[in-house]
Amino acid sequence: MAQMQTPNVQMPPSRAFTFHLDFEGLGWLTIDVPDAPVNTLSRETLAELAGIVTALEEMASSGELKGVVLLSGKDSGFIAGADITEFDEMSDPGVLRAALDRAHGLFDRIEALKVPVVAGIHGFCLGGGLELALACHYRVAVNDDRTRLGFPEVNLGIFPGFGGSGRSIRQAGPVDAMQIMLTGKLLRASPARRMGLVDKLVRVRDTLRWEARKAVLQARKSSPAPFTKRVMALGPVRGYVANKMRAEVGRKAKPEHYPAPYSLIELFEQHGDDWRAMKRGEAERFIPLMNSNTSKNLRRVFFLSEGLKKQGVRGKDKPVFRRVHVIGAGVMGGDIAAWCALRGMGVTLQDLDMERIKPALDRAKALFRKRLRSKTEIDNAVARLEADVTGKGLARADVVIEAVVENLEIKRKIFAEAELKTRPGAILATNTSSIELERIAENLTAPGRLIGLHFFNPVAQLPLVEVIRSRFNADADIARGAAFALAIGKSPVVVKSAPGFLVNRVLMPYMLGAVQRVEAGANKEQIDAAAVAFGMPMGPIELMDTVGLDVGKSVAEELGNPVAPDSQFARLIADRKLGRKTGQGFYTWSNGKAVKGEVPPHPDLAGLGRELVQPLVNATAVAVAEGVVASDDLADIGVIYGTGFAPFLGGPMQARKDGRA
Ligand code: 3H9
Repeated sequence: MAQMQTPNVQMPPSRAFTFHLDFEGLGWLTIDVPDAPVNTLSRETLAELAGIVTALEEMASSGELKGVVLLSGKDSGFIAGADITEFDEMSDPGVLRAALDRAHGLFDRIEALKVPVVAGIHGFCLGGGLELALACHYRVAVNDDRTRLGFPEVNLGIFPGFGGSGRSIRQAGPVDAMQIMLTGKLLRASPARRMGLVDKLVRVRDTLRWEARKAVLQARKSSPAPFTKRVMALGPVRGYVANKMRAEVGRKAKPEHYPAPYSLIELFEQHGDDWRAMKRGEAERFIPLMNSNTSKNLRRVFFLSEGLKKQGVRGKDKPVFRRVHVIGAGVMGGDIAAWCALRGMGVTLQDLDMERIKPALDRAKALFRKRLRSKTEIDNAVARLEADVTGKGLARADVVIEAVVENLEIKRKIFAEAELKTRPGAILATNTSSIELERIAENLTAPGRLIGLHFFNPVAQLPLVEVIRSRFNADADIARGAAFALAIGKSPVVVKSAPGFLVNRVLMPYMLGAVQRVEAGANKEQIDAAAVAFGMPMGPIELMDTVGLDVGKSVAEELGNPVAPDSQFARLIADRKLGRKTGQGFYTWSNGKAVKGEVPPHPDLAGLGRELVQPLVNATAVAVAEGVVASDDLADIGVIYGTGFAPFLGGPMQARKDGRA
């Protein structure tokens, strides 16, 4: 640690920042917001920073200060953005405008400091945190697995509001900067450097200070994006680029549901060739977005999903999961095993013979190649996943997951054996989607050991795991199940053992209602388009084809809605036209896509969509009333994660409260 000087200028008191001036005249400014796991820029923190910047200005003028290095004192990273918990208080446009102006003024003053200011970045550097880093003159980042830079604001229904729209365009050029702002995609250090958001990489955090010191002493200054990049925002090219961006965004989000990306593109279209004008124009467009229902609901979804992370077991009793044993190498079992191995667990995958296990191992390899970066990482993941025909992994496992055919007797047999062979503390879990948990558990010596862990297909893409609670389970059993789901990076929602659990129970009446309409003569393309116009990610008929008509039928039966034998639905199943997997269902499928005809005009497509989702919304309300899930909040986040239900509406219960569904 460098020797410290006492600055002649008095630093104002601060809770979040510490400042040291070293003998070389370097000012080391560290942000470490107290009592918080991550640094965020609250109004208090920004006010403290403003006071510190005043002192820095004086020290720079007197020649006492040669430069500043801004670092984070938290292991979690640099800064995770503006403090989202304060956003509700900013619903008054006047209050928000003043807050934005203050932050802009402050960041401009940092940029105008007469001495070099260098940001040293490790871990998360997001939203307002990246905007602050971009106001520094030079950025050094740790090139390790944990560093992530980006603008996740669109996920909250807004875009960067602390000058980041302009400054990111200045540094990365219009196309790259708009791309990361429009998608919310987070970058690792190396691509961030290639893009121009970061200037220098170091390999480990320990060398960050050294490199930042060098950057200050050499007065390094980041260069703006070269002309070859900036040209994409000049003259008529900009309009063309903006239209392409609109088309790209339009594939995923409609302006009436998610206005933020469209508003950002308009801002770019107006000022994309002048980063200062872009920055100045930000607030006017930002304020209505922050106050939109979309943003309020997306913020709610953010906090609900944060709430899910608090489930499980914390503190000294926090279980450690190292080994998972999966029984059943079909699509679900194989994919669960692959996912657990991807997330670092040692996994044994059991089935009757190698022939049954081999396809799962092949799929796992494809997943590892897609998700992991280096050959070593891929090889390690492959090595972590072991075929296990004899079931030797059972005795060593921390978690046993059964995912065999939906046959009560087979499942009972598996768990009777598992109960004897596993360690007493190991979790026993079934991935059943249709058999009451109590019936599988009732013959066990300790039936409370069995929980449900209901994954969704495709496992690698869907974040939800329903943690199913039977009447035998104690809170601790369920907390451990939730802890395991979190340990493999999934979002657990605790659900009572009841037919269809939560997701299938609410989806089925919606999908079957749509099928009935089609059978009664409605146009399937129009039905699907209506659901999408309402805000669903996919229409119900296309979804039925994707899930598989045979699967849909068995879930429908389980929920007491047998498919009429003379229906088109039953005929398709009889003809083995099971949907996407057979190339034909309600739709013909080609290259994994439903071949769709023209959508006949309808005077109120979104209104029709609202009618279509009504059974889903009603079923969710009944599920809450019957205690299948503990609260409206859990129902909302469960249904959003499990069905893709319109996040901008905040979930079915919220939409119902707001009179929007
Ligand atoms: C922004 O910057 C807008 C500006 O342009 C303009 C504004 C006017 N605020 O998730 P974790 C809390 S918008 C408040 O468990 P992880 C989180 O709720 C912001 N709180 O850790 C949790 O609290 P608790 C753009 C925040 O390692 C705790 O920190 N930034 C914020 O799994 C630990 O979090 C974002 O959208 C925040 N910004 O994941 C990033 N961030 O312990 C949002 C975190 O009470 N944050 N908390 O439950 C994230 O995505 C994740 O938290 C992160 C870490 C990836 C950083």
